[in-house]
Amino acid sequence: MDRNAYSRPISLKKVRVTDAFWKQEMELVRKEVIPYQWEALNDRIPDAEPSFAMRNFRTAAKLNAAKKEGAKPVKWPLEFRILPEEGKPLEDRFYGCLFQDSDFSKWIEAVGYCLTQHPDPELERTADEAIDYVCAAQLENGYLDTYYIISDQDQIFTNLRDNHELYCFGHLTEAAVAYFEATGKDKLLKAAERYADYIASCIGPEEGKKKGYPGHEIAEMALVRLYEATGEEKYLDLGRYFVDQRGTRPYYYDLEHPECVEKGKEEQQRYSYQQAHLPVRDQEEAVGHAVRAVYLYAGMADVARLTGDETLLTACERLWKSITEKKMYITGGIGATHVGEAFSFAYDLPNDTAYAETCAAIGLVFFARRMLEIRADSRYADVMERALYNGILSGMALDGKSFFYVNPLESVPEACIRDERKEHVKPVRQKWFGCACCPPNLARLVSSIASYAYTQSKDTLYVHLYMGSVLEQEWEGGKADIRITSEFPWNGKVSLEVRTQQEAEFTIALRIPGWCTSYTLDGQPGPMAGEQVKDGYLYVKRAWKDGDRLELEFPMEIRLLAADDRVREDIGRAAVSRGPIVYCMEEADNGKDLHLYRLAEDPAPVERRREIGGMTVTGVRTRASRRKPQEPGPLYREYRKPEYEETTVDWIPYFTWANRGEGEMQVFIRTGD
Ligand code: FUB
Ligand code: ZN
Repeated sequence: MDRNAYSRPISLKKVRVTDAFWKQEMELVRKEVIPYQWEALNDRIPDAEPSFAMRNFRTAAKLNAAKKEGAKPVKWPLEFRILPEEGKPLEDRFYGCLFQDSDFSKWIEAVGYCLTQHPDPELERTADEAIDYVCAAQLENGYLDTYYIISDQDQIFTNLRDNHELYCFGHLTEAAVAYFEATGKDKLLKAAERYADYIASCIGPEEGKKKGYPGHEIAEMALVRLYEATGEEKYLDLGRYFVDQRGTRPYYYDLEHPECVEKGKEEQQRYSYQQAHLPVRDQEEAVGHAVRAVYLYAGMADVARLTGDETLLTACERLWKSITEKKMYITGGIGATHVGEAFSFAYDLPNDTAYAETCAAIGLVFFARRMLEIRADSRYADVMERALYNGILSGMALDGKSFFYVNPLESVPEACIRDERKEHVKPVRQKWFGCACCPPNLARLVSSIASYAYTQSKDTLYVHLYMGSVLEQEWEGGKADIRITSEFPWNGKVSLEVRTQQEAEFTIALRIPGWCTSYTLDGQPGPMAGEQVKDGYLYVKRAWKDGDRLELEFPMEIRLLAADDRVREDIGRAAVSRGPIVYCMEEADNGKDLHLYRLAEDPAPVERRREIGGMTVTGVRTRASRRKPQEPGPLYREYRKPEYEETTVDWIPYFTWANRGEGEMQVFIRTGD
């Protein structure tokens, strides 16, 4: 590992996103998602399942105060999801999913990012007040999880496998760092530190401490972030401990709850759902719950970067390949089965029963960016871009008002309602979810998008994603603003202009997207390999003067893509893509029974500028044929070569599907091969 080559995300305070596409998404988050979410956190959305998140913090604070006055705490049973009894008034107990606190954390994290781009004193005041409630719930010893504070404090850290305390801690910590970095206010950061210190006093390698680790990973990344924000090595040590301890024998979870050990299960598979079946360095294949997995791998990459641990990095690379070469949908979605919201076996990527949770694709982006920090290799950025523009953005409606948790690649509304195997697939986006993990996760990602687009090392600015922005950069050799304009994802033209008062020497490393076979730099064909190009990045080193420009063009051609033959579901099928966008066909354009279409031998794809849900997009039209209606007859009959009639199919960007009412959708089309 060449530690000199590491790069880090640029501070969101030093970048202004001006991009037409991303600005629109960010504005949706700022104007629609964040206010809506705040109402949801406070149970003020009529007809939506209450979140109870803020109520739980207030209840915990009230009980803390009462305890100080000598009140005896009431104990409540620890159930996964606690809903009020119908017709009865709410009690002073915890309500919602046991990880409901994390709803608040994701919200405040998104608020922090938003404030860096758009100062808003009123929003900041609301956030500060929310933080006051949260901090009032914290126990004197630093513990801060309302589920246990309210329900039964004697049970704290007794079920690390299932009960999400360290998950909620991770989200709280990520939020605290983000809010501190955005506003300079450290109240929540101090609370997170106190909580981290309490965790470290209970869990760790020292004699007498629990030898546990999170059942739902995220604390690993969060502790690294806390270490980087505070400079306190003890947080990195705890994060590294969680990574190193995971999957070691005897299994901590066996010791934690011997009565729950799944006896019949092969030892090597036990805890694969939590990626704790083996020590992380011995894990060959991405398995188990997909969100947990990618959060872990992202944390492993963080620890590898900071400790220079090659064995950990090798494991990350292996797991990266396992996902992206064998277990990822063309949309960047991951998690092929709803059973355990998990990865399936290699090449098992069904389209209509896919889980592809929005959060899992988001976690893949976390993992990708961390791998890029260690080594700029366009393989990582290509996947990051694929997930962002497809399997993640599909999670939110174009008006920012409804969301998908599951992102299938094929959908027939009737099947979603009548076929239990597809119950998880919704034909239209939902307003909110009782378990609201995806919408707020999307909000925090979109509002921090610039930290995925750019990373910086001592002497190099890496441009991983193209988007209009103004970056204020400082180099050893001076200061410079870099203005980037781009029309991604619809047009591959990009220009960069350097504004500087004195000559500044540094390198700009530009990703050459994997989807283009050529490009131009200042009007000339740019190199695809050679001295200037390494691992898919073009390195332009100059002593930059004020007004220096680079003009790039990455041609966005319409491409027909096929999956590896081992993906049984996609055999004899093709998908349409253009630049970073994957397309789908919808009933709204092509009528019902999309399965009757077959791509023409000469599909002759053409672009079509069009409006979907208020967004102007580049659509595609291809030539196709449609099976002619059969004569009425028995279900099974003598085979006869079917007749087809020539027609065309209209394709829209996958992320824009289900914005025009309920209807069929399909990403892959039959080719007749
Ligand atoms: O368990 C917390 C979150 O809820 C997971 O990350 C999601 O997959 C959902 O199950
Ligand atoms: Zn989710």
